[in-house]
Amino acid sequence: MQTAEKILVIGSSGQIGTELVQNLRDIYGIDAVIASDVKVTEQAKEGPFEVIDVMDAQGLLTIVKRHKITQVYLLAALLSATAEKMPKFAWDLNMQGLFNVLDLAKEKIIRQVYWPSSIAVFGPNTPKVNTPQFTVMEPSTVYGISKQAGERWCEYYFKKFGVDVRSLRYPGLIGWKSAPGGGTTDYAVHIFHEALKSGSYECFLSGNTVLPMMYMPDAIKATIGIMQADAEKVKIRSSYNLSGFSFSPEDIAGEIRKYIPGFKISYAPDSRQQIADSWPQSIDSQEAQKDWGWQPEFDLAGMTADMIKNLKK
Ligand code: AKB
Repeated sequence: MQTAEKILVIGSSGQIGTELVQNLRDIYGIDAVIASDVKVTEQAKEGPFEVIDVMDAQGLLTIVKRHKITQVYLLAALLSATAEKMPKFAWDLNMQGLFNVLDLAKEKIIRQVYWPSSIAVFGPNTPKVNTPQFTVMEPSTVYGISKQAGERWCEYYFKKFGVDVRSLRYPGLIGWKSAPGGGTTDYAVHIFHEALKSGSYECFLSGNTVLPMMYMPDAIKATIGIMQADAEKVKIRSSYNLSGFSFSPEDIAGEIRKYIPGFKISYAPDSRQQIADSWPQSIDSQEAQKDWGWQPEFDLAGMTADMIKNLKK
């Protein structure tokens, strides 16, 4: 077991944080990983936990110093759909939170930062299929604008101040251990719960909306993988494209029917459709493969089988 690191996960009770904390604790030990969120959650029963508002730089500093934190994973953010409802708050949270953490690394109080970006950095003028790492971006959502700006700041802090910051552009993430909150890709999790509960699902995106997605074990593997990679291998310090697999609501409904033959899906696209239409359909992650060996394990069939098996339990 590695013990030198002391890790703080901010926004740890969300969809990614819940699983990331468990995985980090398996590697580094329970006491080496401090979970934190804006309020006390069930996670507080599982190991060290702190209440942190990432907007409060002084409060954050106090906790970082108290635990002698070496690495911060900053997961607190508003996602695409929620950010459209509260644009000013989303911008403030997504940007100020990042600055507060990057500044800790700039001041050499912590050694390493992980910050998630998203396929939302791309926009309607981006090539949609096999979207390259370097291409037209022009995001059209508040969330996407904050992620693109955040990427620029990460690279700036790396180049100007030597901050060891690492980042991935997550596609839609699917997992069974926790619920997603406020994203456009959330349907791909809800569909499983509804399929098992009621045998039907009304989807808020149209049936043929293809989006890039990833199963959570792959996302966690990539996240810990890039943080553990040798610094010189992490050549891109804005954020890496990350690919899993792509599907539409029709495709996933067909896959679910292999396990629940009578499953019915209907479509009632809402404002999230416009967000989805502005995003890529598939992602080229050559740079991540080349630089630090990214390789996903799950495809649509493997993810569906595993989701259904675990949710049935
Ligand atoms: C969202 O839908 O907002 C997120 C994302 C793709 O970043 N899941």
